[in-house]
This record gives sequence, C-alpha cells and structure tokens, in this order.
Amino acid sequence: MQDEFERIAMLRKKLEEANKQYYELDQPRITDAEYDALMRELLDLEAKHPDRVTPDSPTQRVGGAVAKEYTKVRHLEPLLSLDNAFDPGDLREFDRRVSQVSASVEYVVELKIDGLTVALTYEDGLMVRGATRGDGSVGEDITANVKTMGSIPLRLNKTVPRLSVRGEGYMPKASFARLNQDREEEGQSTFANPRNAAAGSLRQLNSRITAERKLDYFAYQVLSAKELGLHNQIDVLTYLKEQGFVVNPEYKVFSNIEEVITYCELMAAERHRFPYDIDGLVIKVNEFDLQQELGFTAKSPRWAISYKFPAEQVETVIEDIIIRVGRTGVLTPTAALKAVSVAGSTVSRATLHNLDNIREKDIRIGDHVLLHKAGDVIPEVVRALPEKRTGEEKLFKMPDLCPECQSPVLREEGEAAYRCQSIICPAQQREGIIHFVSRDAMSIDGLGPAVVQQLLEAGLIKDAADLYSLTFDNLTPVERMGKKSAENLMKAIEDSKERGLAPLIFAMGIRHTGVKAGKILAQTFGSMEKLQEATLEDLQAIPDIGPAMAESLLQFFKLESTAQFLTKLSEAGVNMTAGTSTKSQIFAGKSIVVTGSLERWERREIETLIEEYGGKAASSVSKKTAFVIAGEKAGSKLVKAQGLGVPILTEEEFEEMIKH
Ligand code: 3B9
Repeated sequence: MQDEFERIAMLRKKLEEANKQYYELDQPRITDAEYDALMRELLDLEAKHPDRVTPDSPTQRVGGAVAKEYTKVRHLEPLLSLDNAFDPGDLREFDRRVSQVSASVEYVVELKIDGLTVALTYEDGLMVRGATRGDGSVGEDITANVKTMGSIPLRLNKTVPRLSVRGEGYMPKASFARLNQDREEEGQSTFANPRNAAAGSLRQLNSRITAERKLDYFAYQVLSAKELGLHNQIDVLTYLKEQGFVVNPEYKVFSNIEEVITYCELMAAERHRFPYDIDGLVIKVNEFDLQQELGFTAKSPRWAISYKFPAEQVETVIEDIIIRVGRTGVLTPTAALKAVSVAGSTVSRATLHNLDNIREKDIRIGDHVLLHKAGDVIPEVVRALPEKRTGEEKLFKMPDLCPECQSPVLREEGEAAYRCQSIICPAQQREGIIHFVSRDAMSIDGLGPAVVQQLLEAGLIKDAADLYSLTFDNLTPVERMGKKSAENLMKAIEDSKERGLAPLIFAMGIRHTGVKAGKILAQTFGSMEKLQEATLEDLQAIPDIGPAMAESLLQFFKLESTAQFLTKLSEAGVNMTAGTSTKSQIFAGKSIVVTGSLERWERREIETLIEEYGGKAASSVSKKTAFVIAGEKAGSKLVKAQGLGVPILTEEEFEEMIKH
C-alpha cells in the first residue's frame, strides 16, 4: 500500500514536470507515449485509492487540460464508409447505376482529406462533444482535444437546439514537417505521415499537446439536414459555412460523369499543390431526393464514391547510408539514393530517422526500396524489397565515433537517437551557424547552408560571431555569389545586429530553449548581461521556465566559450538588449490573422510588424480575432472570418493603420 502511495506522489511529480516542460519548451523530455503511460498509471492508482485524490493532482486538471480517459460514445447515426473507384471505368460504372434511377444527375466533387473523421455535437449552439470515428458506430470522446482545434467553432453562429456535424481533422503538411524535424532533433521517434501525427495528437490525454500541434478541420456533413431546410449537398456546405465551420473551398459541381472524370484526372496531377495531404476525391449525388432513392448498401451510400489517387511510391536503390550530424549532435542515418522523381521533385537523399527504424524495416545498403514522400514533403523509405536482394547487400551499423570529429557517440537512455558527445564538433558548429542565421533567429537572408560551408572551409569564419567581421571582399570568391548578392548579404548581416535580445537568445541554440523561451527570457532580464548573471533561483522564479531549461541555461553561460562568443558579438556591435519598442502599441492585446499571398510584405515581415505594434500574429481565425489581413487567393480563413463577422482588411488598409 505504502508503495502505491509513494508511486502516486512520484507519478504526480513526473507528470507535473513533463507538463511544464511541454508547455514552455515545446520540447518535452519524455515522449507523448511515455506521458500517456504515466497518466494512465496514475489514473488507475487513484481509482484504486479514491481517498488519495487531491484537487491539484495532474489528473484533476479541467478546462481543457487533461481528459480523465476516453469514454466511448455511440454515434447518433453510424459513420458510413465509401466505396472506392480506382480508374475512370469504376466511375462510369458508378454513374451507370445512378442513372438507372434518374436520367439527369448533378455530382458534387470534394477533396478527400487524408486525416481522421471527427464527429461533433452541438447543443443549444454550443459544442458539447467531439468523437473519433471508431468502428463507425462507437467512437471515443475527445471533446477536450477537439476544443483546441482553431478551425472548429465552439459556438454556432445561429443557435439551433441540436446539430451533428462530421468532417475531417488533419495536420497541415508544414506543421507535420516541423513537428517531425523537432522530434528528430530531440532524439524522439517521428511520425510516418500527417495522418498518424494528427491521430497521435487527437488521442493525447493531455490536450495541451494537442493544442501545440496545430490541427485543422474541414466539415462536410450535417445530420438531419432535411429538417434544417436543406435540399442538397451544396446547401449543406453553404449551411456549414454560415454556422462558422471551415469547408474545403475546392468543391465543384458537374452535370455529367465525363466532366467529373476530367476533373479527377486534373486534381490527381495537382494533388501536391495543397497545404494538406489528400488521398483522393469524393463524388456525391447532390440532391437529397435522389440520394434517398438510391439508398445504402450495408456499409456505404450508393450515391457516393471515393476516387482514390494511386499511391505515389517509386522504386530506387540505396547506394549508401551516410550519417548527418545535427546541431544538437544527433546522428541521423540518411539514405544516399539512386536519384528518382517522386511527388513532384527529384530525390537522392531520404532520412532513415534512426537505427530502430532501419532495424524494424530491415533496410540494408544496396537494397532496392520503395520510396514516397511522407506528408507529401519528406522523402522516406517505405520498405525494402527483399525479393530483389543479390546477397551483396550490407547491414548498416551505427558508428562508434562521430564521422565528422571522431569523438565518441552515445545513445542516452530512453532516446532513439545517438549523439556525438563533443561540444566542438565541426558538424555541430556548422549546423549551429545555420541555425543562428535562420528565420526565427538572426534571420540573415542569403546565407544558406552551402555558403556557410564555404566560409568555414575557407577559414573565414569559425563561429557565428565571425560573420560580423566578414568583408565584401571575403564574399566575392564564394561560389555563385555575385556582386549584388554579396552586397545584399553584407547588408543583411549588418541589419541582423539590431534584431534584439529575444531572437539572439534563440539563435545561440541553447538546449531546450526555443523561440518562445527566448522572448520570455528577453522580457524578464532585459539584457544579455543580466541573463548571464541569472542564478538557478532567478530562473526558477519565472513561471514558464522549467528545471530542464534552467539547467541548460546555467550550463551554457558557465562555459568560457560562451563568454568569448558574447564578447565577440558585443564588440561587433550586436544589440544585446530587449529594447523598448519605439512603436505605438496600437494592437496591444489584439489577435490578428494574415491570410493569402501579400504583395508588400513577406509573411514574416508583416507578422513582425504586428508584434512590434503590440499585437499577436495568430494562425487561426476565431471570434476573438481582432481582424484579418487578406491578400490574394485567401481561402478558408477568409471564409471563416466572413462567417464570424470578423473585419477583413486589405494590405493597404493595414498600412494606413500603422502609418501614424
Ligand atoms: C446523408 C468528404 C470524406 C465524405 C459520406 C467523406 C467520407 C464519407 C462521406 C458522408 N470526405 N466527404 N463523405 N469530403 N472523407 C458521404 C459517407 N455521409 C453523408 O454525407 C450522409 C448524408 C445521409 C447519410 C450520410 O442520410 C440521408 C438522409 C436523408 C436522405 C438521404 C441520405
């Protein structure tokens, strides 16, 4: 018994720490799966000893923090699946059956988003439940997690007693790529595709993790549509938009199957241009009357079919497995491939993530393999083709020494990654400089990896601080660097001196210290000097700074090399203060969303402007959004803003606002 009580206390401590780390760093020290396991264990123990439950136990967090566990929910009406069509012949066959019932028919074609079906229930206008599809009849209650999805309205625009909505939850490609990159850097396992990442995120017991993962939602169905006065699928989509849902804007209506087929083929060719993964199209009979006449088979409607795109997998050969060393010293095995074209580009490298993945898939050097792009962006080996082996293939082995500096390599407990243990590893230094100049850091345009590499090889720089002593003449011998680019780069380096403290802290690449942490530390200490002098107590007194980050900050500032680096920066005239904004804080407390492509500013520039004037550049539209700045080709966010009655500004109007 005593053992269990102690275990309860220990689990609480671990969970609280993990919570805090996740919240502040976006970079937890334990994996999501580990977190869930700890939470489940604590829930079990508390269920066994109800008298031991305290109001501040991590299991008791309410208001979107931690769900108790997943309760099953029975869907009001089962979620149907769709029959598949793989070629024009299948579509003509589908049309033939439909045409037997009605001579004239209208088809609505929608994108089939590669995500997870999520069913939503509203009562008296309020979202009361979100559930997974489950087996179609019974799903899991994921209300707390669904509430963190920006594109799902918590309240309907027009209150109705009851509304059931269905649609697809998904993770945009860009979020997926970033998530996996972060996980790889932190030595965690990666997700195979955005769909798995979305599923993993929606099934979190800690909805904060879901909130950080930036999921979105497209709605496409309402139950009891006829009772709402709707007559066809287009009415449904229009109604959903009016109620504040995001409907995928790509839907189209056709009046015969040949037009549908032409459109399907066009979309198959264009499938990669969307910011989310799609795995096909859904073709639906528009009119409800005709839908009703056609009816259902056991599992799927006879009035709808899904047209599946062929999976884009190509065959190639792994010529070698090379090791890439990242900024944090993680060794990532990477396949050097015989170049092939896949999902719109030529690929000759693919990450193999880590040794576990290589072993699991039994990938060998020399293997014929199937290749695809995970989430349409990241080239990845799907599987080896062992039937094509000649016996000449070689097993891969993780090196004991770092291939770039020959220092020992170690695998830390609980990590998937092997790390180079040296702090002066040239690869880590190179990657560190690439990080230093990157967008959210010092943002020096025109200084890509290739240029950094050449500057290092030429001995012109040894660390990032040396960038500030480069001259124009140093740059001209750099390959493919014209006079104009060299001038621009010199100017970009000069400009970066005034980025201020927050990006500089992030730029230094201190472990566990992300963009957000940089901002908090800059705000708290105001200058690099003050931050350098901070004690453990000072750091721990900051609400959003956890023990792991406090520890790595102290370690970092203790190093002699850090002091030297900072002196160099200071002598070069790099501004190391937080500085008070000279701009009026006209957007203080306001959340502003930018959407579509702009003419005057890069996306990041306008977001910086918003922040300089005290506002917050948000990524999704809600009722709290102060206004939306919409450029060309604005899509779902614009539609949502219109639906919510959020003011919409042009670039010109925004510029007017900040002129004064
Ligand atoms: C009235 C998109 C997906 C999808 C349906 C989809 C998966 C399934 C479906 C939804 N993406 N659309 N649509 N874009 N991944 C077609 C199975 N179901 C309905 O829309 C629906 C509508 C129903 C039943 C199902 O019942 C009726 C009631 C009265 C008259 C006729 C039908």
